[in-house]
Amino acid sequence: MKAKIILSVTTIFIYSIGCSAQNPPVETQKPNTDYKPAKAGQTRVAGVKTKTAYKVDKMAEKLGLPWAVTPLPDGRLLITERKGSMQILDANGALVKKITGFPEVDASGQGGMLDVALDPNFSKNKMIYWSFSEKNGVGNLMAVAKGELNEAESKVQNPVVIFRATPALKSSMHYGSRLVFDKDGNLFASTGERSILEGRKQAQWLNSGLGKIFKITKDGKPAPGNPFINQKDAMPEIFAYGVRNAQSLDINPATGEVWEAEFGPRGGDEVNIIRAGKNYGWPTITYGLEYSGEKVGDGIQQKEGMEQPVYYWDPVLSPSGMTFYKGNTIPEWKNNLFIGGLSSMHIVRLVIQNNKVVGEERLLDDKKERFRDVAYFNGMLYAITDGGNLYRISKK
Ligand SMILES: [Ca+2]
Repeated sequence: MKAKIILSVTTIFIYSIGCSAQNPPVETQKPNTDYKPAKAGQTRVAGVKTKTAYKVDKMAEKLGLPWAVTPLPDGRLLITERKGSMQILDANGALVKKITGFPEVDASGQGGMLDVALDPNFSKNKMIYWSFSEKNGVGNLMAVAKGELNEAESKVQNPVVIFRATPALKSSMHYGSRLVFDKDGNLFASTGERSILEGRKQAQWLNSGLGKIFKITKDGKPAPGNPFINQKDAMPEIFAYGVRNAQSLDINPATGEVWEAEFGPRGGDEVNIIRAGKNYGWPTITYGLEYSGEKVGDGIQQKEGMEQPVYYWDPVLSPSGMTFYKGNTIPEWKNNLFIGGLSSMHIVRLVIQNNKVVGEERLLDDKKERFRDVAYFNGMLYAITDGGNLYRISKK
């Protein structure tokens, strides 16, 4: 009896600590719209603050316009540069090698050399996969290529384009184009809808490669079991559709599912869990407005048959590159999601429980930098910026 009373008093004590520790949301600016979230906890959740001491080191600068940072198995870093090359830095940020030999990229606007992913068997086969904007007819499109790093790591050999997100359009924007391998060795690739109206409507078309999440094999073929593989007139490489501009993809280590972040228009940046055959709603439903301030389409945020985002932001952060924290060196970060914000100039930390966001924090907001990509390696996070800088975040 006595033990029971002590237990319940303790429970009440812990509960009240929990409540008093609820911080206000990190976002304090007025939203662009008066739209209401479809469900609780979908935007502006409680703020959180990391308690474990960590340090931020600037490891390199003058990297040009880096778009992706991908750690190699030995801890060195492979970094893409938008004008059309890649470089390898050592773990201390010193240049090891410039890599050449890539097919020409269309490096205008948001285009150029974009993401890079390592073959799951990279240690043995030295194969890399990259996305880029490719001139194609009178326009351009997002393409995925693969090639083998030579022994000197100075050149990519036998580069071959394995996938093209057709049709080509005349636009220098919204290529999407993050790449991530799943545990079976298939490659997820995201695209955008190219920003122009002609591309926007195609996000809903299953015969178009714009505004999609693809799942392909290492040869660029449709992954076995893809949802529209037997549907007439549908691109068999499509895994999910109705996305606007998805520059962030990663696999959640807790569930094995693909998570995505995408640019909304004025308001309405989203985090989604990408599932086979699902429609993520753009441009039919959105929590954002046109840049002019007009509503998008009918101005609706929910529709049957269309997925709700797990989380959204208004105003936006412009999410570009994200990673789950796949370790427990900083224990409270385990399985948290870190997303680079361009216009918001910080890295977002999202605490996730049961596929819901339960806490949000802003990191490195003192740097005043546009964060282009964030990557995890061995308990540390690496981030690159449009200012050409590389940062490392590690436990103190
Ligand atoms: Ca959506």
